[in-house]
Amino acid sequence: MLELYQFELSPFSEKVRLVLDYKRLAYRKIEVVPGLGQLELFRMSGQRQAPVLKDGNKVIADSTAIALYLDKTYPDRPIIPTDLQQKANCLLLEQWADNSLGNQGRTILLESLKSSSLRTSILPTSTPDILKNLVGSIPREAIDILGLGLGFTPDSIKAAKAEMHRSLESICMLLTQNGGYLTGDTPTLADLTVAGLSLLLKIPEGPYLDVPFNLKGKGVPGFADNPEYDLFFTWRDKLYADFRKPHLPNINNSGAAPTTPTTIAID
Ligand SMILES: N[C@@H](CCC(=O)N[C@@H](CS)C(=O)NCC(=O)O)C(=O)O
Repeated sequence: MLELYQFELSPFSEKVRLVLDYKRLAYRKIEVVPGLGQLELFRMSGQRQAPVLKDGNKVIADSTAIALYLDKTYPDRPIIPTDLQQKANCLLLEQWADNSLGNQGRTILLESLKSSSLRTSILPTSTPDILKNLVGSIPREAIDILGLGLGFTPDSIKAAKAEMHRSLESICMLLTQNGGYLTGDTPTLADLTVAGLSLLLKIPEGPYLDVPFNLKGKGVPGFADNPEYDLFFTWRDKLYADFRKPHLPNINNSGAAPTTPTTIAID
């Protein structure tokens, strides 16, 4: 079975989960523990970031490489259009979304991390309560200092938010102009990428993710609750309802009893 080394709340992992679900491919999720778990990723794939896909003895890192590999290896339900103009639009949009939505999202997320419930939810579900409480009790000011340490200044956060607003406005325009999806009347890699990378702007409601119930439908103020983006989030909800599979605990090797998501290494 395909194995996805992932973080449950990672937008790039969500992009790949959407591709896998759209193509109706069965896979097992392996939750990477930030830090030590990433050493295992490095050993496997030569780099430390999730997602990484394992298909037999093939190991593929990077969400775009994974999506293209899956489409080539499992051609049913294609995600790259054959029409040349649509194909070009799809690939350009996907590349733009990775660089733009992915990076803006990361910067903007820092703001949301001031909410202690979102902060603790990003930890793997297996994290002991004592550690969750510790992370949850970090004061907001410490997050500001952490952000500055990572190079996120108030100005860069403001610029990322402005860019995200412009991006969402343009995506809404494309959705009203085209046939229901970003490049035409069927979903492509562009749609799955934009939907996946907006994961933390507003966490999808519904049974898709292994996150605490109270986080579903929550997200970044000014985006998640902005009526101007109703069209976008309604479109994304429909994409999820039509194609995303519900989250199920992994089945252990004997196939008998469900287990909690597999994790690698201990932080
Ligand atoms: N270009 C990569 C980006 C992946 C990425 O940024 N992954 C993040 C999680 S969303 C990650 O692993 N961050 C941990 C780190 O950078 O150490 C892709 O498309 O897969």
